[in-house]
Amino acid sequence: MLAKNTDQIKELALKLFEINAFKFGDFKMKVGINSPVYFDLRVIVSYPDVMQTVSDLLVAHIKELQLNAKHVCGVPYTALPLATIVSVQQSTPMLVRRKEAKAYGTKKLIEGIYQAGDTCLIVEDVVTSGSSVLDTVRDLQSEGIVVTDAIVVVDREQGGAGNIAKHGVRMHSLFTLSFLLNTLHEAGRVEKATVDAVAKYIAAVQINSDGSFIGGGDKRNPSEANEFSRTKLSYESRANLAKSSIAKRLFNLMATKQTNLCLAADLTKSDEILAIADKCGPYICLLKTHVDIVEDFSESFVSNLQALATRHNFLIMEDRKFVDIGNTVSLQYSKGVYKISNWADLVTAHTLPGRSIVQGLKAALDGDDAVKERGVFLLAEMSSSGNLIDDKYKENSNKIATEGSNVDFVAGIVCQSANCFSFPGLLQLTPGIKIDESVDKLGQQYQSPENAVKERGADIGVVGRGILQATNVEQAAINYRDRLWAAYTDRIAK
Ligand code: 6AU
Repeated sequence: MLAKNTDQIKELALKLFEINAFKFGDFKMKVGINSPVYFDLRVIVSYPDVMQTVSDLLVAHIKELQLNAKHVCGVPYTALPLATIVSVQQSTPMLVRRKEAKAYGTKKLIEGIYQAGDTCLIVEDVVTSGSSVLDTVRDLQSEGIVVTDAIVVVDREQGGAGNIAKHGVRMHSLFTLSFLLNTLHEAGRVEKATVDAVAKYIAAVQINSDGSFIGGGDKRNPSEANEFSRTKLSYESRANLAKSSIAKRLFNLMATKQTNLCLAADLTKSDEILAIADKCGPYICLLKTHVDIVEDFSESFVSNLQALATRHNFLIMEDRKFVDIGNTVSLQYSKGVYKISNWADLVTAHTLPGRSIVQGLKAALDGDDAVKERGVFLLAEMSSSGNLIDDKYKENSNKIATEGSNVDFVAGIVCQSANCFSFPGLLQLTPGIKIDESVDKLGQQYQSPENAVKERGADIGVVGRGILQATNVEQAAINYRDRLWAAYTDRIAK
């Protein structure tokens, strides 16, 4: 890295974190290994200012290092737009490598005008083992093109530079993973423990370009080196990784109040809801309403509920399960009789309409500060028997939740299994918990608090009738609170 541009590079590192081009979690890499950090620089095309900064820095590096090749070539696909800008800024002709040769016409692997003996600089976004850079080098070399250098945005420091050097190509990077982590730590964005855990992971997982481990017979298990598996992290440390302000608040509330119990206050009279909120308030982190079943709804009901939430320190979630086009949900959220956005800290929404559901909800709020006070949980699975959700739907719901423009507003996922998502900054809310029954008469399926938390990855357990129908509701709330919390402490201790 060049000292001259350090401040600009640090600023870029923070920006990449902000737009979710860089995240912590438990991610499967191309080489089949899990990693606690993941770069998704594909998102930067949506941020022209970031594109500009990255390409300016690449050009400055190329000049300073005097990498005077006749052509530039981006490794497909993420680096293609970067290589294009570099080519235009420097007036260096570009070459485009196809991933597969065309089945018709010229069958060329390399597009552009060149001659054997020409030199070419490779541009790449992220290097792990270096295998993608080497694929491009190989195809260029088979056309007689000479490659001596590659410039990359991020070096994950897992052996890539060495693997590429073995093929006679020098690798230069804007920044390394450790530099990025230290920068985030200095700026107060991640804890020291995060920096240390990633350093440990990098040291343990060094990869050859064929994906095998450097050191061959080494028995270290790479998944053990990943200390970011969300079910192993404490709520406190996950608060630091959360991108939504309300998720941070909820994680911290759960940690200090020592409760991961959500009460589903599915009662039809406002007085009954207020009475149960008062009784159970000290033991819950979240109280969930279905406001459309309340027969005597009034503004004073919500102001009284908010007062109880402040007194007992819990958040309010309106389980509205929005599912419509953006414009309609925006109105349903903020207008009508209930004016949900005025009083519910959190709401739930189905992902069926696609990403516009999140945009629609955000549009109902008045500016960035209001967005910070609110959040949504997206439904990726349901507890009802025979529901129509399949794996693809689940996967796409997770994508919507972690998309750059949604991360400040999506606080969590409503689901039933630990493999639904991996980003530790999101909370898993799991309904369908009851100690003494496994089903109701209308398709609800129940599991125990221990199973929900330890086996299925629940961060917050939702209990409705298990508490509401108990002879002593307060005692039932204490019991569920204790069992859910003990299951969580057990889970992170292992
Ligand atoms: O404990 P129960 O069965 O009395 O109540 C469970 C609560 C109800 C449901 O509307 C809600 O959890 N729920 C949800 C949520 C929270 O979105 C999703 C789901 O899949 N299953 C489920 O029961 O208020």
